[in-house]
Amino acid sequence: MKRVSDCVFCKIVNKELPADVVYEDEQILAFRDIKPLAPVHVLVIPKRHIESLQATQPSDDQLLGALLGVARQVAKEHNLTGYRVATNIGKDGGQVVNHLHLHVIGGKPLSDLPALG
Ligand code: DGP
Repeated sequence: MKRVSDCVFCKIVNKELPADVVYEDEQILAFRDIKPLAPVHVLVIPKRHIESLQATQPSDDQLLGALLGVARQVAKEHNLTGYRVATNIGKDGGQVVNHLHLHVIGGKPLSDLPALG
Protein backbone atom coordinates (compact mmCIF):
# COMPACT_ATOMS: atom_id res chain seq x y z
CA MET A 1 0.00 0.00 0.00
CA LYS A 2 1.57 3.29 -1.09
CA ARG A 3 2.00 5.77 1.75
CA VAL A 4 3.85 9.03 2.28
CA SER A 5 5.55 9.41 5.63
CA ASP A 6 4.67 13.07 6.21
CA CYS A 7 1.07 12.76 4.98
CA VAL A 8 -1.41 13.36 7.79
CA PHE A 9 -4.07 11.14 6.20
CA CYS A 10 -1.57 8.29 5.70
CA LYS A 11 -0.85 8.61 9.43
CA ILE A 12 -4.58 8.33 10.18
CA VAL A 13 -4.81 5.26 7.90
CA ASN A 14 -1.90 3.70 9.79
CA LYS A 15 -3.39 4.60 13.20
CA GLU A 16 -0.40 6.80 14.00
CA LEU A 17 -2.85 9.69 14.48
CA PRO A 18 -6.30 9.38 16.05
CA ALA A 19 -9.48 9.99 14.07
CA ASP A 20 -13.21 9.53 14.58
CA VAL A 21 -13.64 6.74 12.04
CA VAL A 22 -17.15 6.14 10.70
CA TYR A 23 -16.35 3.58 7.98
CA GLU A 24 -13.47 1.30 7.07
CA ASP A 25 -12.83 -1.45 4.56
CA GLU A 26 -9.75 -2.84 2.77
CA GLN A 27 -9.26 0.15 0.51
CA ILE A 28 -11.26 3.02 2.04
CA LEU A 29 -11.43 4.93 5.32
CA ALA A 30 -13.99 7.57 6.34
CA PHE A 31 -13.60 9.80 9.38
CA ARG A 32 -14.95 13.07 10.76
CA ASP A 33 -13.27 16.29 9.63
CA ILE A 34 -11.32 17.99 12.42
CA LYS A 35 -12.78 21.39 11.40
CA PRO A 36 -16.39 20.58 10.50
CA LEU A 37 -18.28 23.09 8.35
CA ALA A 38 -21.63 21.53 9.20
CA PRO A 39 -23.10 19.08 11.76
CA VAL A 40 -21.99 16.23 9.50
CA HIS A 41 -18.60 16.62 7.82
CA VAL A 42 -16.92 13.35 6.94
CA LEU A 43 -13.83 12.77 4.78
CA VAL A 44 -13.78 9.66 2.60
CA ILE A 45 -10.29 8.66 1.49
CA PRO A 46 -8.50 5.82 -0.26
CA LYS A 47 -6.07 4.10 2.09
CA ARG A 48 -3.47 4.14 -0.66
CA HIS A 49 -1.77 7.51 -1.01
CA ILE A 50 -3.05 9.30 -4.11
CA GLU A 51 -2.34 13.04 -4.29
CA SER A 52 -5.69 14.13 -5.71
CA LEU A 53 -8.36 13.23 -8.24
CA GLN A 54 -6.03 14.55 -10.94
CA ALA A 55 -3.41 11.95 -10.02
CA THR A 56 -5.77 9.03 -10.62
CA GLN A 57 -5.72 6.79 -13.68
CA PRO A 58 -8.51 5.00 -15.52
CA SER A 59 -7.40 1.91 -13.57
CA ASP A 60 -8.55 3.75 -10.41
CA ASP A 61 -12.12 4.15 -11.66
CA GLN A 62 -13.40 1.23 -9.55
CA LEU A 63 -11.87 2.88 -6.49
CA LEU A 64 -13.38 6.26 -7.40
CA GLY A 65 -16.80 4.66 -7.70
CA ALA A 66 -16.31 2.93 -4.37
CA LEU A 67 -15.39 6.25 -2.71
CA LEU A 68 -18.65 7.75 -3.98
CA GLY A 69 -20.52 4.69 -2.74
CA VAL A 70 -19.09 5.17 0.75
CA ALA A 71 -20.08 8.86 0.58
CA ARG A 72 -23.64 7.77 -0.22
CA GLN A 73 -23.62 5.27 2.65
CA VAL A 74 -22.28 7.83 5.13
CA ALA A 75 -25.07 10.22 4.08
CA LYS A 76 -27.67 7.47 4.51
CA GLU A 77 -26.40 6.47 7.94
CA HIS A 78 -26.57 10.11 9.07
CA ASN A 79 -30.08 10.48 7.62
CA LEU A 80 -28.98 13.32 5.37
CA THR A 81 -31.75 14.33 2.99
CA GLY A 82 -29.61 16.85 1.15
CA TYR A 83 -25.86 17.08 1.27
CA ARG A 84 -22.73 17.96 -0.68
CA VAL A 85 -19.86 15.77 -1.88
CA ALA A 86 -16.80 17.73 -2.93
CA THR A 87 -13.12 17.24 -3.60
CA ASN A 88 -10.56 20.01 -3.82
CA ILE A 89 -7.79 19.54 -6.38
CA GLY A 90 -4.45 21.30 -6.10
CA LYS A 91 -3.51 24.53 -4.34
CA ASP A 92 -5.64 26.67 -6.64
CA GLY A 93 -8.54 24.31 -6.00
CA GLY A 94 -8.24 24.88 -2.26
CA GLN A 95 -6.62 21.52 -1.50
CA VAL A 96 -4.66 21.66 1.75
CA VAL A 97 -4.07 17.96 2.43
CA ASN A 98 -2.49 16.32 -0.60
CA HIS A 99 -4.16 12.94 -0.18
CA LEU A 100 -7.32 12.44 -2.24
CA HIS A 101 -10.45 12.94 -0.11
CA LEU A 102 -14.15 13.48 -0.62
CA HIS A 103 -15.86 15.88 1.76
CA VAL A 104 -19.37 14.72 2.71
CA ILE A 105 -21.12 17.70 4.24
CA GLY A 106 -24.66 18.02 5.50
CA GLY A 107 -27.01 18.31 8.45
CA LYS A 108 -27.98 21.91 7.75
CA PRO A 109 -29.06 23.91 4.70
CA LEU A 110 -25.94 24.41 2.60
CA SER A 111 -27.10 27.24 0.36
CA ASP A 112 -25.10 29.78 2.40
CA LEU A 113 -22.04 27.57 2.92
CA PRO A 114 -18.93 29.04 1.29
CA ALA A 115 -16.81 26.98 -1.05
CA LEU A 116 -14.42 24.58 0.63
CA GLY A 117 -10.85 25.62 0.97
P1 DGP B 1 -8.88 20.21 1.79
O1 DGP B 1 -8.86 21.71 1.90
O2 DGP B 1 -9.89 19.72 0.78
O3 DGP B 1 -7.51 19.63 1.58
O4 DGP B 1 -9.43 19.74 3.18
C1 DGP B 1 -8.66 19.09 4.16
C2 DGP B 1 -9.56 18.84 5.33
O5 DGP B 1 -8.88 17.96 6.19
C3 DGP B 1 -9.93 20.07 6.14
O6 DGP B 1 -11.35 20.24 6.11
C4 DGP B 1 -9.46 19.77 7.54
C5 DGP B 1 -9.20 18.29 7.52
N1 DGP B 1 -8.08 17.85 8.33
C6 DGP B 1 -6.80 18.31 8.26
N2 DGP B 1 -6.02 17.66 9.15
C7 DGP B 1 -6.83 16.76 9.78
C8 DGP B 1 -6.59 15.78 10.81
O7 DGP B 1 -5.49 15.60 11.32
N3 DGP B 1 -7.68 15.05 11.19
C9 DGP B 1 -8.91 15.22 10.64
N4 DGP B 1 -9.90 14.43 11.11
N5 DGP B 1 -9.16 16.12 9.66
C10 DGP B 1 -8.13 16.88 9.24
